[in-house]
Amino acid sequence: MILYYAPGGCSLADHIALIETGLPYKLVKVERSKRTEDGRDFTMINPKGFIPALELDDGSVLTENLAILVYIAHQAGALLPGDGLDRWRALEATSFMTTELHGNFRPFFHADATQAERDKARKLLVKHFATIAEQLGDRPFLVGDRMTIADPYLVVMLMWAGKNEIEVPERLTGYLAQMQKMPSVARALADEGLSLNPRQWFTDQR
Ligand SMILES: N[C@@H](CCC(=O)N[C@@H](CS)C(=O)NCC(=O)O)C(=O)O
Repeated sequence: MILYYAPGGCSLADHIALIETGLPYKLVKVERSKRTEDGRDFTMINPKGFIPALELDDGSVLTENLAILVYIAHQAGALLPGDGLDRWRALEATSFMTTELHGNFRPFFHADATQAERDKARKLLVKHFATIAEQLGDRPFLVGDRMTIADPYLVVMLMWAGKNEIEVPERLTGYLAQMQKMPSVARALADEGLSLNPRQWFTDQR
């Protein structure tokens, strides 16, 4: 499998999931210009132009982060319980992150967003992170007692919050520090050339 990614982008969640599950994969970086690091036009690979995209071994390409994370979990038989309420809770949480959290970060990535748009998004992000902190409680992972696909996504959202100086509950700061100590998270960050402190990320990183 090939994961098309951008350093510090939402593809970091898939990168962590691939390492955590031990599935074999290769990384291909996509530049902001939408060219891959090996000089191809990325829009020929994902016409939507978004990372992540996952090229499967038969050459077909899967897009949309939620689908990619579920695919990785399915292939590995890990990171998503096969049944029971925790399966649906993990999907519920990941869906919430791809829409309400990720969606509200958009004004922070677009130079033409207005201050009013950023202020409104910040308010919603603060509210949504509070909901997640409540859900997490004092457990080590967001759903159940093991890492699920919701956790790598939450790591990315919390790093984006740090980069954009969005205040999150202390419980989530502690969670992120613990997650960053996990070998899969630490390795994915190192492979993408990212500091543990997202404020030190370069401006071309999400
Ligand atoms: N609907 C897509 C959105 C993915 C997305 O927003 N990717 C961002 C990076 S985190 C991207 O590729 N942005 C480039 C652009 O907007 O042109 C998904 O859920 O996978």
